Amino acid sequence: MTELAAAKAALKTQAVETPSWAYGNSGTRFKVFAQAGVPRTPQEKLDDAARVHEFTGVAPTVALHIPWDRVDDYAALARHAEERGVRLGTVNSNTFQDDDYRLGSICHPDAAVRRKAVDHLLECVDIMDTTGSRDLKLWFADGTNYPGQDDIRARQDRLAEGLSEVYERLGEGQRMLLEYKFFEPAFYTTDVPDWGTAYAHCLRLGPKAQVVVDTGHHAPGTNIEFIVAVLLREGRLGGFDFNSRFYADDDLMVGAADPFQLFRIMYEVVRGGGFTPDVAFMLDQCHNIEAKIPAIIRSVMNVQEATAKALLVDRSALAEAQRAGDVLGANAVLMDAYNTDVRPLLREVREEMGLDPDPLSAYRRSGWAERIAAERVGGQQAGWGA
Ligand code: PSV
Ligand code: MN
Repeated sequence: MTELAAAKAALKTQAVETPSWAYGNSGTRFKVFAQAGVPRTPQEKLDDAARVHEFTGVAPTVALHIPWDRVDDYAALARHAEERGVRLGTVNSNTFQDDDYRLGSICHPDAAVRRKAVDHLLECVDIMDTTGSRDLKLWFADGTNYPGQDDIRARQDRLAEGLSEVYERLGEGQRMLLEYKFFEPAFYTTDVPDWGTAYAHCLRLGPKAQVVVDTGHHAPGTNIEFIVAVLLREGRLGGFDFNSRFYADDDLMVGAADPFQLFRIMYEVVRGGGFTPDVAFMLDQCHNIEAKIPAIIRSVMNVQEATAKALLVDRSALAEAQRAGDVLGANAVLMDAYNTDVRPLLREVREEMGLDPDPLSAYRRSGWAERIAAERVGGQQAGWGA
């Protein structure tokens, strides 16, 4: 197989998971702008996600957020997805929107609150059993705002204890993905602030505990691809929450703020053997001012473009230049791939998959946006936190 054919074959196997919450209304703490046609129910979110998969061919699963996507019958929800050609994916827990969590959840000083938080995580695993989801994604807003507010070490002990109870509950083939974030909502200490802390906990827990890298969760200037390389080398990269940022956790479309960074990340994924189903490629974004479904399609396409460029890196030429200490030559090999216009290649890939080569205009022509705006009238639109 030629390198180009191998790249095309790999691109056809790509899977990008879209988040249910990206289909709902969202905003900043200043204002949430409602949009016409936004889903009112988890089922309607799945209907929209199915459109993204229909036009891109590489978005077959949808991440749930509990309780935002709470339903009485998760088996029926899974069937609803399957009937529309998608599947339920990662279950995201939520231990950050209850009044009881003012001082934290599984790191809270009060054992009763910790119990409540762990019970919620165990409930998420019950849901995974029903939906057939592989991954439980854990992000904790836990932390402190003031020096001395709580004991940093004791909070780590409580975290370890809570995580280990959930880890023991995981079934065959299930995993726990531990997400880190350096600040917000806590402003002094965060209990899982960085990949090192997440990695240390995962290492103690066992192989089913993996680190998830949300690209918006680092201090400005952090070399994320280095983190990716190290986690892959240690066998602990469970997945990504993709989005992009100019300042902090902006949750803008992946590949919008810094496509070169996304390429560098995807190159380390390819280089480190991470382009496999063992690494979950998820979006975690909010579309506050732009139309949601086209923005999600655009985001999936941005991931595809970065991946295509990463797959096109001439790895033997790169290795040769690196061996020879040819600094400029090695850099040029990488930049050649980055500067390649891969859009024609991706159009071919889509045609070979039986898709329209231009997913965005195919979506526009489908009339779905007009249909949902006309039909989804009344009821309570879904929103971040609902
Ligand atoms: C936290 O900022 C986060 O990245 C986590 O993944 C949450 O589950 C998600 O955003 C949605 O709020
Ligand atoms: Mn995230």
